[in-house]
Amino acid sequence: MGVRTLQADTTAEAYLQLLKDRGIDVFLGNAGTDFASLVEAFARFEADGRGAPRPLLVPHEFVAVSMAHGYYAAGGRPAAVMVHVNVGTANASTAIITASRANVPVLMTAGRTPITEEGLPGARDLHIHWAQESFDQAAMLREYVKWDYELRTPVQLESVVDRALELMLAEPRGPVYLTLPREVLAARPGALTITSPSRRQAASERYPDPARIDEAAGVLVRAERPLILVSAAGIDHRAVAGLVDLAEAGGIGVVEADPIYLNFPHGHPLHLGYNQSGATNPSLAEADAILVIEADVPWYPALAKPAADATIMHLGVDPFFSRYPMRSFPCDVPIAATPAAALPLLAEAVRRHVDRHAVAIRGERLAAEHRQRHAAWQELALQQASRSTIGFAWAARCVGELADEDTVVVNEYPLDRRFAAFDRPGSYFASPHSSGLGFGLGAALGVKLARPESTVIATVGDGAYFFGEPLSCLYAQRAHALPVLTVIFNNQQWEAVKFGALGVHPDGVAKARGRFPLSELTPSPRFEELARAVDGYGERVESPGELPAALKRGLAAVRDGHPAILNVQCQRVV
Ligand SMILES: Cc1ncc(C[n+]2csc(CCOP(=O)(O)OP(=O)(O)O)c2C)c(N)n1
Repeated sequence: MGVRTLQADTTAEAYLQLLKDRGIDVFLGNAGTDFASLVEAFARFEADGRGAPRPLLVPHEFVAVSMAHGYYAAGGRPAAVMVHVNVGTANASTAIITASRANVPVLMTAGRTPITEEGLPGARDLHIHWAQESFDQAAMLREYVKWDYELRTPVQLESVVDRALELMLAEPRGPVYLTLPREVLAARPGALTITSPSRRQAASERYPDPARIDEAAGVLVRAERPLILVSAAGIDHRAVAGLVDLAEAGGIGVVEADPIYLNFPHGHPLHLGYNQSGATNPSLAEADAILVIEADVPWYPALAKPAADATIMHLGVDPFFSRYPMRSFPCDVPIAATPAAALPLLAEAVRRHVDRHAVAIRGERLAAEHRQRHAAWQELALQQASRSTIGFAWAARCVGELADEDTVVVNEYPLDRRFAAFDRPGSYFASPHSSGLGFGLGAALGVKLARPESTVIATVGDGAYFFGEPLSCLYAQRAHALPVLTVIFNNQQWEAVKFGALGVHPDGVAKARGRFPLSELTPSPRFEELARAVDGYGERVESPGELPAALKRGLAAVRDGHPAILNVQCQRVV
């Protein structure tokens, strides 16, 4: 058992060294006067070369947390975020909701206004120190973090940090929130001895109930039209391989339900497409057994459901989505387990019992369906190539064509995966279903931070772009050498809001008059000109034929180290 003495002048110095010791390499900060001793500590580390997390200033808290989110999703390593007291916490809250719903761990921390009005180093000396105090600062986030606490004394430093990290990494994972009062950070605790490496390991895979695996395998083997619906298993690349193995073992078609990662290769003959609101997958109604994997909303009961007698099974770390207040999908067979652990066991059990001949015949039928569906999508996208305005299917196809071994797409616009072929695990990330708009720009920066060797493309709607704090993102791209190609699919409106109105009032006045108040984004800004503010590359694209070459120019600029923005004028559906 190792022990280490931290050479620290203040608690802040000890804290940062402890984070580094625990594997936190990145510290995304949006500072205020509460950071006094952290600023001093980072300056000292810079001067004397002691190990500490890399500090990156991010000019908006929402972006900082979104970066931490993308950083974890792409690299599997959590980051620390620190914001300024209650006000910074409020700015970060939307991104914390998103991380929480996506089970993404973030060490979310905030200063806490000085407790004392005089008498201690760090005591109050500005008006804000009174006005920024909350009765319960953590209350703002409590519903969306797994744990919150305040560091009350330096003596507790190691225990508190280890508790935070342990709970953030225990399954199901998620953000935790720690507040750090200014006096505690400024205190001089003397040498602190810590256990190193930590003896508070939390990462532990959840293995499934063997009886449920047998039961599920039996259902899949007996079914004539078994189907897998998957949404978020692909954050773990092993789950993608496990899913391919299971699908092939049982001759089972796979549909991605509003995927937020690449879960199953688009080009695999058992990939039967996608299920999304407004585009129900035909396989859903045909299935007599459905295995739902890490999918909070596998289908929309108000729009389309599986057959009433289809057997429904749910596999996931928390297949009940316990933190969702209401969710009533039928579940005949629950399998609470890490998909990467459960899928090989399930594949093995299926393989033991399956009729190989029947699987081969079904496989051929599904491959034919795959070819037919894919050909229809391709045709639809290609039809849009010769239009005078840019259609979304064509735009998605062009982005898909751009993807190569080095590219990663972070999507926050309705990039319809039917038209954009992604096959590599980790090549695609989408906004989690809580959909706090603006996620995509910051998440793309986090992906770039985790994978500097990749070229990152952020695809966003013009609405999403506004929400993403674009200037903060452009600043961070240049300041921290994280250039990203941002493709804005600009329909000059909030089309989702229009669809919402039409869905609830299909014969309303808004439809009859073609007027949808509170959903027009005109006059649309010349978004491409923002790139100039950070010595980047910007271009406006108006016709389908121009798009492939424009995307290549944008990509070249990014590979050259410059942020790039393409303002793509898209056709309105409504
Ligand atoms: C923080 C936040 N505010 C508001 C919304 C509601 N909302 C959902 S989609 C949307 C419009 C998005 O516009 P855009 O990105 O241009 O895509 P489009 O709807 O045009 O396809 C809005 C405002 C939200 N999801 N999150």
